[in-house]
Amino acid sequence: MRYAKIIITGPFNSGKTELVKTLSDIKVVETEEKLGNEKISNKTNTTVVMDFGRTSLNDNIIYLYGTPGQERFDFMWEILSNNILGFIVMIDSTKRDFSSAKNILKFFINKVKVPYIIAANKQDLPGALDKENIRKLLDISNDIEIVECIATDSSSSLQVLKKIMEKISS
Ligand SMILES: Nc1nc2c(ncn2[C@@H]2O[C@H](COP(=O)(O)OP(=O)(O)O)[C@@H](O)[C@H]2O)c(=O)[nH]1
Ligand SMILES: [Mg+2]
Repeated sequence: MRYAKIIITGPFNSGKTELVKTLSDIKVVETEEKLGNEKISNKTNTTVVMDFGRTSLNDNIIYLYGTPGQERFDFMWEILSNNILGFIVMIDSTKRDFSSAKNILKFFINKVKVPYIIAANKQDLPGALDKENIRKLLDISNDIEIVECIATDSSSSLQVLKKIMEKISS
């Protein structure tokens, strides 16, 4: 049995907590606080420390850490990135402004030299961009893998997990 620590990061409201909850086979430890004036749509809470879940795949026990999305909690990105084997950057594909995603991506690429993928989430919603359009807006090269996903769906979430584990073990 091997152990792997993975981070799920990305902007506010992209679906990080949802992915951790969908994948975890233990009750997810969530640390949420009420939103201040950033409140958007029907979202009332935001992750302030981390989400913690656990799952297994093949012979690996995988610890899943969801980060806060807002940059005012970026000290937690630093702490959580310790000893990770890989990371997933979640993106809300219905958005058109990916500046926060770009900043987060830059932060983790500079911080840790480990495999990563982009998860183009919320593909079930109208107006979701496909991965090639997201690649253009993020302005990233073809060798960075983007996986389209629906974090509320377990088989779709499992595909994301399999992809990052593939990259880690290759
Ligand atoms: N339709 C749809 N909603 C999603 C999906 N993933 C997350 N959500 C919703 O988007 C909102 C933000 O998700 P959350 O996990 O809290 O985002 P976080 O801020 O990145 O942790 C919640 O209402 C989720 O239920 C998805 O794939 N499809
Ligand atoms: Mg969250």
